[in-house]
Amino acid sequence: MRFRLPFLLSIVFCLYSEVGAQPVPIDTLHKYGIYDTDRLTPEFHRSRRDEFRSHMAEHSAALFLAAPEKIRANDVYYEYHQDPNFYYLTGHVQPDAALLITKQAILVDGQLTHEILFVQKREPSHEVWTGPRLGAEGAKSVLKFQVALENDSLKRLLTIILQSIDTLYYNQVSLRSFSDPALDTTWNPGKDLFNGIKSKYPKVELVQPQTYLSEMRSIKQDEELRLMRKAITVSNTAHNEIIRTARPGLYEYQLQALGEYIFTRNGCEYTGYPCIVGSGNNSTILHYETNRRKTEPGDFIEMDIGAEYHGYSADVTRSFPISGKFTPEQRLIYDLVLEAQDSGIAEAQVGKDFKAPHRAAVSVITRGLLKLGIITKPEDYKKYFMHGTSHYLGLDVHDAGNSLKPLQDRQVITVEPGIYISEGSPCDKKWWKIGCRIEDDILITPHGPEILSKNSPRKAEDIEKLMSKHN
Ligand SMILES: [Mn+2]
Repeated sequence: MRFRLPFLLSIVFCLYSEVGAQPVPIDTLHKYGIYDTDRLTPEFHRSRRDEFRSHMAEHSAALFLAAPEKIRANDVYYEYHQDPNFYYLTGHVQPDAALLITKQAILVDGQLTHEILFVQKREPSHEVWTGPRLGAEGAKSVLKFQVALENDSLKRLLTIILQSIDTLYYNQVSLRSFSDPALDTTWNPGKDLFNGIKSKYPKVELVQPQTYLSEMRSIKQDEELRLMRKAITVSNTAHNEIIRTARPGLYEYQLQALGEYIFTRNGCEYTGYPCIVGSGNNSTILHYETNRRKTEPGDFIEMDIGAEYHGYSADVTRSFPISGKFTPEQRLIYDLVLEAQDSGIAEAQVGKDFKAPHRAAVSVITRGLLKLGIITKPEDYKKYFMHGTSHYLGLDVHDAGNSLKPLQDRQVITVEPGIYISEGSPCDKKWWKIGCRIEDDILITPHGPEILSKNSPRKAEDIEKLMSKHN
């Protein structure tokens, strides 16, 4: 017979209301090495967990894992970056952690709850190298979890819970694992855990949490939009400064360096994705990340760089002539991409199909390429515009969201058409080595599209004007 957990949501609600929305004292934050005071609030993360739980089936639980640490070489790790789903639901930015949400309240160590955060144990011998761990106490005082435990309790709790649920929400494709060697490896979350649950608890249905979580993440709350506006504004500042100081003879990485300096100088922790600064023929490589070439007079530059602030990424692209003046061919291509982008942005409306901006951009680019004689058949536009026009933007640069549903208020998407004519393309060689993308970040609102990245010039003449202001 299946044991049912008590249904005690009303009691849990009382426990919650005790917590309130008091800010975490600065001294507490400093104790754990946290200095930013504009982070997402514990209440935000709790509201996201509540929202997710409201969608969970009766007698179910959900398990989310922190991102693993990744080795770069030998004993050097890549800079740690939390898994966006885990961060969205917890605010926790350290590895070797797990979040367990239960639909029905459970009693854990004398406390009724329906969510538990499992975190690394505090360990002075580790912390002397890498700084304070949050530990269970920090998870309570900083992230305001009612119940937080050290991660070696996960197996015990999960074993009990798996005996009393019908459904476990768990990201099955994830092969993530804890890196903490102190943990019981036979229950290492990741592939082994998934296989272990399937064989030991065949009646528990394993369900992907991603579909609903994606839709949640695509609708931005005010706290998220505040952080996104910051990441995007800083990215605009970086673009403007690079465009203003660019001149032939600079290396692609020097343009990148200036952008990354401005990101960091303005408090952004990361780039949202590796910087793309392609000059000459490199401008036609969609995700060019090498950035080693020395620019030459007459080069066209395609620059796709975006900052990340408290987890939220910008995604902005500008294209410009390194010499400060468009050649006639560069100008014709640029104006065509801009017209396509304007048509795409106009379609970024509540209720419109997610692909509406793409269809508008394709229509303009196809017509333009035919007119310029670059293609002779409409379907050949794909030779020069080979990617989609929009993606969601948020914690991931290519963010979670359901592109099969119409656009909704509070979603942020990019609109980024491009034309890429590489050397050797089947057209007049005067068009070669022009790769041009213009990308802006658009907030969908009931009043129409808001261009969040409007602080960098989009019109060719405004770019030339900015470039005439050399240092
Ligand atoms: Mn993009």
